[in-house]
Amino acid sequence: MGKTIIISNRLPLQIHISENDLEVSPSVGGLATGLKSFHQEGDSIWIGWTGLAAEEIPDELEPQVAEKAKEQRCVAVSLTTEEIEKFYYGFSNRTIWPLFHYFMEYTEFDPEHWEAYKQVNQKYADAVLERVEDGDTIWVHDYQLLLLPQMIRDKNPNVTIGFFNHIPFPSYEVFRTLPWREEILTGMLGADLIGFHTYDYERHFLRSVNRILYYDINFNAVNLGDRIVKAGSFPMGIDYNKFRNAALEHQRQPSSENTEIQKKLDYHKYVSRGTPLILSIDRLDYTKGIANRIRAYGYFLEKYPEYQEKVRLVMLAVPSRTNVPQYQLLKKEIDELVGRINGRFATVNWTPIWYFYRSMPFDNLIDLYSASDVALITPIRDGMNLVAKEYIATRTDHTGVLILSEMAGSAHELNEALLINPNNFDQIVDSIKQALEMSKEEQVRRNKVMQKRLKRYNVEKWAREFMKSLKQTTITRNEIKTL
Ligand code: ADQ
Repeated sequence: MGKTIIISNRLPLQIHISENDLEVSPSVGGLATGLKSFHQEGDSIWIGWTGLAAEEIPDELEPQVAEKAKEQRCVAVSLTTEEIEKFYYGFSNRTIWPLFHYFMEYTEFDPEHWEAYKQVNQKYADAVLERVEDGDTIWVHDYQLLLLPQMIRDKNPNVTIGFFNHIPFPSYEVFRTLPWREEILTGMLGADLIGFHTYDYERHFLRSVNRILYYDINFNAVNLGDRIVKAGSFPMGIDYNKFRNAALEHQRQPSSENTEIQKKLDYHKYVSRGTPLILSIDRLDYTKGIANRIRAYGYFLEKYPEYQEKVRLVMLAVPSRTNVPQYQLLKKEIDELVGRINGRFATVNWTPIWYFYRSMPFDNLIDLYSASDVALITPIRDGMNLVAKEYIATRTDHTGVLILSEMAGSAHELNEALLINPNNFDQIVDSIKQALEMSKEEQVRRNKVMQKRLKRYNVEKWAREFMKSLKQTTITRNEIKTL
């Protein structure tokens, strides 16, 4: 059996350079955390970008970067500032990301960005082709690398390739507006198995393949004539034990660091006497519905004034894609909205929203999940949303209420949450009230069912199920060949 080659835009590690010295730390994103155990246990290598532009790495440190990556069985793909601008901030985040999340008005169709996207995908393909051997399995991740499967197959037709799409796949009517729709679908169809978080995304993809490339679809299989490609839904889980154990540890010994979050939580506990906390955590992204959430919270305080001074929203927004204009505008809008609501409702003893714009160490994340009575997660569109799952998993006594947008992939598995339409303000507001007034018994009943599901279908299981299906697809392919 050969090795597995994982490829994602970013490596699961971050490199920091300070005064000609190199520091490596793990990256925090959902994909990195999710696949880490799979990567650590098996015979795999991981190919991706370090997050630093080639120009930021002094020549003398380049061998050290490669060495540090190699220690973790990673291979660094080097990207120049121009490539990052046009491939990453350009085509990936100003074309595919908004289009696939139904933000048509934010979608740019720039041929220069498209050229860079092709070139950089080829760069990743070359890095794979240099290392792939017969019998290896290749697992490509996400929307930055949609062309990669076919680029690899063109040079190496017998290799086994899986592709997983971490964001939604839009309906045919939206997808077909893309000028390079044929190329994108052909790129993906280089894989043997294409995975999505939900059945709906899978169906949208298959319909686009049928309507745009005219291939026959039989249930979940695309018949290319000389090859069969399968599509499937594999909802990504979390490292359940890691979150639960961290929360249990937190109960025994709350994190001792005197960080800003810790100070605020202490203040809340002792000065505000533990009035309910509503939690909001996301990357600062227009798909996450943060602005509407703040508006809905303001509306809640207005509609149910008895809750003024009796509740608090803790809002954590992680800086993201700060080079893209829409993200800069959104940051400004959120700053203003928080200011407006705090300005309007605050009293001497009470600030309605505590707002943090920064990334947090894992311990603080656990502190927040553990301290919050309600999690308010209202994306306009979200491939899955792992924060919702992490919140449920950290509730060791099974209390706490999750309010979740039905537009998040995770809503399919978290039916016991209070599901809302993120555009329906009245529904959000009434769900906040319902959450704050829900009996402990009902909270526990709902949480227990969801935790059980998260424990069973954790991230390891997700990776293994995908790999198992990929192997099955290839066995079937080889059997057809020998007929
Ligand atoms: P994201 O859009 O990044 O992921 P999400 O699924 O919520 O969204 O994952 C975010 C991850 O970052 C979580 O694991 C969370 O713990 C972590 N995180 C959040 N806030 C943090 C903070 N302040 N500091 C440090 N870490 C923080 C994309 C898709 C999603 C899909 C995932 C996985 O957009 O829909 O669920 O990939 O497929």
